[in-house]
Parts: sequence; structure tokens; C-alpha cells
Amino acid sequence: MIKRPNEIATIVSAQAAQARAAILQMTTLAGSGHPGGSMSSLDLLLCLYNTIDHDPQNPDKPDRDRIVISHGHISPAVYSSLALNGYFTIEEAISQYRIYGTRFEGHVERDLPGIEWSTGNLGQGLSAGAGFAIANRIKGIDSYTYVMMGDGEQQKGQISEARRFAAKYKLNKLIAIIDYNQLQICGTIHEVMPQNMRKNWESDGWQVLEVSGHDIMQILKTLDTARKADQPTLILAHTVMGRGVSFMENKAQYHGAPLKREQCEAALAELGQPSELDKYAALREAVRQNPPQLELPDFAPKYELKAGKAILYTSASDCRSGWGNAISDLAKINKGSANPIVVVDCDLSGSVKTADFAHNNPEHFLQVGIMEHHAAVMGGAISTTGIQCFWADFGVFGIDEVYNMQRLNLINKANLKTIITHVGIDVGADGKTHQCVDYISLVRNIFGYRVICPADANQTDRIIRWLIDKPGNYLVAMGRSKLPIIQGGKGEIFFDENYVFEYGKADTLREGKKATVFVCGTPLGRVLSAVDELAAEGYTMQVINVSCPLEIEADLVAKAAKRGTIFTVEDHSIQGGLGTTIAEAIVSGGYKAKLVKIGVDTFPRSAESEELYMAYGMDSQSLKKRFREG
Ligand SMILES: Cc1ncc(C[n+]2csc(CCOP(=O)(O)OP(=O)(O)O)c2C)c(N)n1
Repeated sequence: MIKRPNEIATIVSAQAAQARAAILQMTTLAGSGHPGGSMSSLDLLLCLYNTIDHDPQNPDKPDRDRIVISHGHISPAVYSSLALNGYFTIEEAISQYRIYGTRFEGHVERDLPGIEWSTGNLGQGLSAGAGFAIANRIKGIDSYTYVMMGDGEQQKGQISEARRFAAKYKLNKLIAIIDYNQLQICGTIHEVMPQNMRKNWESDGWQVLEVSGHDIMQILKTLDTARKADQPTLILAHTVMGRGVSFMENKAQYHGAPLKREQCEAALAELGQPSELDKYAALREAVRQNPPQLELPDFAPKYELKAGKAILYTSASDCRSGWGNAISDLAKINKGSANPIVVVDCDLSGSVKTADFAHNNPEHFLQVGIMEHHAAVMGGAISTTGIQCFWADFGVFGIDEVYNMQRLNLINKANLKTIITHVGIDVGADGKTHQCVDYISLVRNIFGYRVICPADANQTDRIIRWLIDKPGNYLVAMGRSKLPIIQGGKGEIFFDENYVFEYGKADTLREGKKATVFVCGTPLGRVLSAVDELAAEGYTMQVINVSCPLEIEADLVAKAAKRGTIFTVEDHSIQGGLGTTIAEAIVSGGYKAKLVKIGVDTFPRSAESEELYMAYGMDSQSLKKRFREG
């Protein structure tokens, strides 16, 4: 039954008193947390959770309205609001907040029902919200997405990226709300970094509504106005940090400091709420002794997408075209699928080969401009909705520029497929700012992230087709140049129509006795030229292509160690790339072998890529010489 605004207001007011008591008790008992912003955001949150279309019994229902909490530090307010709206009990929230093994983490986490996106690194929530909003539109779902933000948080540049995206795509079902309490950690937002919030949002194309963030009836009315808008709306909500407790109000110190026990008792008395500190202290101790056995959701979507037929390349081609042609073909054969294929581009469609996809699938192509931070987070959010989302960019922008956004995608159990081109010194004359030589080492740091480096256009085609129904986050890294078609020992196309890519499986291209070379991606053709010349001279080497450089099968290394010197060759830094994977495998397997790592050992320079390969000892003649030297 639909409730009237005054009925909702009565419920919200009653919940607000209880929730404020919960916020104070959980932060005091934890001895940490963020009560100030929690108290100022609370009335807004309760108005949202009491009016949106959601179902605590079925929190993942696909057509739900979503609330993204961008300032994840206000978790005490969010946990209290979710509890009072049926997601779990308020006892659970207070007795588990910030305790190891529970889902009530310091900052909001997607593992907890009702939380749409894990945040805490400020400035990313609006991008996630825009991702959910555009995903809804693509999937024909008529729901709202709300994004709660801090006012200090507005200093982050990524928010302006997300604003522009929302305005460009007319995301009128996206509603942002700023908790305008005018305080942040180091003082007032005006002292720390002045800005004109209203004008910023308006000039980017948003409707801005101002409201008192503690006047329930006004908030409810303003939300209704925002829901009817034909453009994205910001609600600038004037609030009071620490609202409800006289000695906390308007004090920046309570941004991130809990009350002492006696202060908490006094605050609870002022709120007219009973103190249950003793009860909860005991419950928290019990949780600590016996943490709940949680089965965390894995969220992995099941994609019903066909991989189609391989495209066979018979003459030198760039991997970029291999990717671009494959994704166009995949979109064509999967048209109308329950799992749309979306491609995100950052003003590089000609170079990263998304132009054909864009031309044929305009409704599934998102041109984001030079806004990579937004693209990474938005793509991550989209990829949690059953859409198979690919983001194509240069290496330096798709991973180096947005390392933390990618890290948060992994934390959020997203499924973003990032296709990076122009990696390594293969970029050539653009110089060191554009030569991404850490795409493996960065991914290595992020738990669960996977990197794949194709060696030619044929292997690229098979990798993209293999990926099409895979959940999880992958980085596919390729260079810029045309590469020779990789051939097996008999001159046959190695990655032919029958080649099946398997993540983590290396390919042996040449058998040999004297030494072993493990190669990753782009340099494979050069390595094979060198090795074939050496073989003609009677010096044979085993050549193993490792397209997944974070994985290596132990027996390949064991056998290589017996054979003699082990070489690694990669268009990547010799720190943290394939050489590191092999070094670790040698040591942890207890093998004894000399390892020679060939790759980049400093920021490279501007030159044609051939010249650079010579400079770094990766042209076929230099390789031949080094292999011979052992
Ligand atoms: C990217 C990033 N930089 C810095 C921080 C550290 N930090 C956490 S909260 C905060 C201040 C946020 O102020 P505001 O958005 O006004 O939140 P409120 O003080 O109202 O709770 C800062 C700097 C962070 N979490 N993320």
C-alpha cells in the first residue's frame, strides 16, 4: 500500500532517533568510525530507503532502485538505515561493526545486502551510479539510481567527469544528493578548497534543487520533484554535522572521531534513547570470540553469449585489429542477447579499433571522452549488471592512469574486460609517457585480476572470443604494430582455427635442447626468427609463449631448469613481469637454473619501435647473440 508523505515522515522520524543512537553506540564501542557525517546524512538516507522500490528479502532484484553511497565512511548511518528497513537487525549492525570476519566493514562493502558498490576512496560513487543508470537504460529497466555524496568529496575531479557523462547521456533517472554539512577533516569546505558547487553542477547540465537536509517533508517533496525531471538532478541538502547532539553539531572533529563512553551516554540521553552500551559491548565480545561463518556472494553473472567462428589472419596484422574485428563480429552474432555487449571508449576509437563496433552498435557504444577515471568505474559498475562490458584504451590510460579504480573494480567483484593497446616500446616514437611497461606488474598487485597478452592477430581473436562469456576482470594487453603471423615448427599457422585459448596454459612453439626461452606476447615473432636461425646453426632452444604472464605451469619450469639457461623476453619492465613470474617459479619449485631477463629496464625513449627493440636487445639479431651467450 502506498503511504502518504506524512505517514512516511512519521516513520522516518521514529527511525531517525533509533538510528542516531545506533550510530553513536557502534562507533563508540568500535573506538573508531565516522559519526559526524553519518548523523548529517541520516535523514536523507532514511527518506530514500523508505520511498525507493526495493525488496530487502530480494536485494538483488534486477529492477530495483539503487542507492550508491559514494562517501563510504558514513557506513554507520547506512547500516542503521538498512537495518531499520528490513535488511538485517540493528543488533547485528551494532554488534558486528568493524569486527573481523563480519560484513559490517569500516567502509560500505558490496558483500552486505543493500550495498550496491564498495566505496571509501572518495569521488567514485557518481561514476558507479551513472554506470547503473546507463545499464538500466540499455536493458530497458525503468528504475532510479541515487548517489549519496559528501560535500568535501566534491573536490575530486572525477565527479565532474561523471557529471558530464550523465548530462551527455541525459540520465534523468540519476539523482545525486550532497550532504552539505560544510565540514571535512581539516575544517570547513570553504577553507580547505573553495568551490561553487551549485554553479559547477548547473554548468555541467544538471538541475540543482536545494533543500534542508533535516526537514523530512521537504526532502520527500524534493525527491518527488527530482524523480519527474527530464535531466539528471542534484539535491544540495543543507545539513549539520553531528546533527541531533548539541555538543557534536558543526564540529569537524566528529568527522572521524567517536564519542568517549561518557559522552556517548550523555548524547543518548539528549536523544531520548536508552543506553545499551553494556549489552552491545558483551555482544561484540561474543562476535569477536565467535565470528559469523559467512558465505560471501560471488555475484558472477552467467553470460549466454556465443563465441562464433574464428577469423583467420594469414598475413601480418596488428592485434588491435584482431580485437576490433572480433568484438564487431561478436556483437553481430549475439544481437538481442539477454547479455548486451557494451564497448566504452575514451576518444581513441580509431587507434583502439572500436570504430566499427561504434558504427554498427551505436546504442551499445559509450563515447566517454578523455575521462578515464570515470570510464573505469562506470565500466566496472555496468559489468555487474549482466552486461558484458569492454573498455578499450591505451595501456598508460587503461591501467596506469586508473590503477585504483581498477583495484576497486576487483574489490567490487566486477567483470570489466579492459583491452589495452599501444603497450610497451612497440608504441615507438610517442616516447616514455606513452610507453606502458608496467601492465603486468600492476595487475600482479591486484588480487584476482588477470592479464592476457596475445602474440598475433589470430591469438587475439581467439582470446576475445574466449572472454565473451567469462565473468571476472581481465586486462588484455597488446602493442601497436603489425606483427607476423606466428608459425609452428613446420611453417603452419600456429593459432589456427583449431587453436583453443585456455587461461593459464602456455604454448610450446619450438622444441630444443640447449636452453629455454619464455616469451610474452609482442616479441614472439622476433624470438622465433632468432631461435630458427640458431637451430639452423645446430643450436636448438625450447620456445614457450606465455600469454598469461601471471601464471606458469610448474612442470614447464622444472623441465626448463634441466635444459640449461632460462631466458624471458617481454615488451615490459623486467621488474614484475614474466621474468618475475619465472623467477618465483624457479625458486619456489626448488629448481636450480640461470635466469636471463630480457625486457625494458628504464623509462624508454622516443624512437621508431624497431630502433627501440634494438636499444633494448629485443630485435632478432640481438636476441640471437644473447641466446648464444647463454
Ligand atoms: C580519494 C580520497 N582521498 C582522501 C580520503 C580521506 N578522507 C576520508 S573522508 C575525507 C573528508 C571527506 O569530507 P566530506 O565529503 O565533507 O565528508 P564528511 O566530513 O561530511 O563526512 C577525506 C579527505 C579518501 N577517503 N579518499
